[in-house]
Amino acid sequence: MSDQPQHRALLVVDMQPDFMEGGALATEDGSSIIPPIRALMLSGLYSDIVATQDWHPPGHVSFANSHDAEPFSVIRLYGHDQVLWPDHCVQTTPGAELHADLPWEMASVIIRKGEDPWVDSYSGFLNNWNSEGERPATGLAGWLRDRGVTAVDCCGLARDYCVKWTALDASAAGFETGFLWDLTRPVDGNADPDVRTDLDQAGVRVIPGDGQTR
Ligand code: VGL
Ligand code: ZN
Repeated sequence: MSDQPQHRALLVVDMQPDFMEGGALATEDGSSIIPPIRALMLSGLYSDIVATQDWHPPGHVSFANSHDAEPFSVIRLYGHDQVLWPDHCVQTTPGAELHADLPWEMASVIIRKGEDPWVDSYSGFLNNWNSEGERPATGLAGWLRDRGVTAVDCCGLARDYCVKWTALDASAAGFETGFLWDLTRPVDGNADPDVRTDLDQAGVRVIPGDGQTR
């Protein structure tokens, strides 16, 4: 709640070189949000800062190379659409590191996701669907509740995938959820209107990322 900043967490999603200019799965202008996110992490506005890190084993099921398919093609996987990505954020490679220009010492927890070779994971809260039709939880919702967090603000990469899914799951888990639009960048900017619609329908508040709105 806006009058209880001590119970609001900042979720910093996938700020990794592979999602930035020159990276394996680059967003538009991804590194441009580093300075404002850095400022927000250092601002003292948040009781807790959570980072997520996309962290795939080689040959991950979400990689086009694992299916002899073209990157960005879509298959059905366990009954749901799965975009096939270029190899990205492979565990221990430089592109998978948390970007060195952000103050990670401010984060209380780092959630690594996408480690299951057979299941993709966009959200910091829930994996994508597995072969059982379930979305296994990461434990983040309980971790936040244990700390009295009732509200979260989401920023990072990519706007149309991991930040959006994290925000939708946060809202579904009962957190008052903000989406710091200017502190996100998309893989596909053409999806922006659809992203807005999805967030609006889920009751996620889309707000500027400068921290001046409360
Ligand atoms: C992401 C696609 C695949 C993201 C991660 O961080 O948005 N997108 N893996
Ligand atoms: Zn990924």
